[in-house]
Amino acid sequence: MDRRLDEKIRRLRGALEQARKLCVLTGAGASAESGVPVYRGNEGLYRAFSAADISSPEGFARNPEKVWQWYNERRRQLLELKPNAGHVALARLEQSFAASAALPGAGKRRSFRLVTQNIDGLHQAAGSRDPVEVHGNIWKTRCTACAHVADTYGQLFDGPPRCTRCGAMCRPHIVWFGELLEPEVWDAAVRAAAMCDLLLAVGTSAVVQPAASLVHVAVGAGAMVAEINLEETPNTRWVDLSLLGQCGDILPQLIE
Ligand code: BV8
Ligand code: ZN
Repeated sequence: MDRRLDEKIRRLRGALEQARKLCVLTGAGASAESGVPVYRGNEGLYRAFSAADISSPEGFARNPEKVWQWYNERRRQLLELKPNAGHVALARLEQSFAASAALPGAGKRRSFRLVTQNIDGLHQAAGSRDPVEVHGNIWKTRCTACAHVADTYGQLFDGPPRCTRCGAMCRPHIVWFGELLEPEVWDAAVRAAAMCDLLLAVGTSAVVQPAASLVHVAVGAGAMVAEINLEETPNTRWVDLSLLGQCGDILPQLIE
């Protein structure tokens, strides 16, 4: 690891110790070391599949069976995958912030909020409690008629599942291109970014909106922002610290 990275890790560890309100925004890079495919780049999902066909309401309306085949296959792959050291480090960071809430004196209270673009549920599997899932969750289904959301964790389907309430066809409870994020979910994400004094952007290419704009919300609110990613992104010029490397290497060093 290069010396400059070492130096940046030291600086970020210091900022973490001082932070009172921490917001972490993760993307697919946070799950890459668990074996979950990322979306863009050479091995990205969107190289093999056209997002318009399988990640849009139009694609689903055209061919729900094909879309469910794709999501079912991703569910199957995910069943074998485990959280990596980066997920675990974030869960431990959250626990250390939560422990401060028990300390006497409101002055010592520290808040932590995890906002994730990931739909794989690996943050929860690592022990993160209640991450804000701005793009939904691959293990949940939503009824196309009555909008009932069901948690079907671990289940595989050999075709579009039916709603247990009304019998209509369900879709993945995921945000597709051209779809609005759930208002209360997006509000929680914006609040977390606007109230924090430190934001970590971890493993995201920062091309998908509005999620990527959370970095600008934090910058606008005067927070310090650090980016941990394999490559620079359109947000790199806005952040105070850009750490280039694997999240599974860097995150554990931040909480040592
Ligand atoms: C919306 C389905 C309002 C889920 C996804 C033109 C300009 C700007 C915006 C737009 C535009 N045209 C349209 C838009 C809006 C559009 C958008 O942002 N398009 C972009 C691509 C140009 N956004 C939307 O449609 C959103 N809705 O805006 O509503 C609206 C309504 C109507 C009309 C207009 C607007 C909804 C967003 C859709 C989200 N759903 N896919 C699924 O099937 O999974 S997008 C997909 O990308 C995933 O959801 C994912 O969460 C998201 C972000 O990707 P990343 O997590 O960043 O992953 P990626 O592979 O890109 O990058 C990984 C990074 O990690 C890389 O940088 C890599 O270097 C790094 N990395 C890899 N390994 C590691 C690592 N880093 C560290 N360690 C490692 N080991
Ligand atoms: Zn229903």
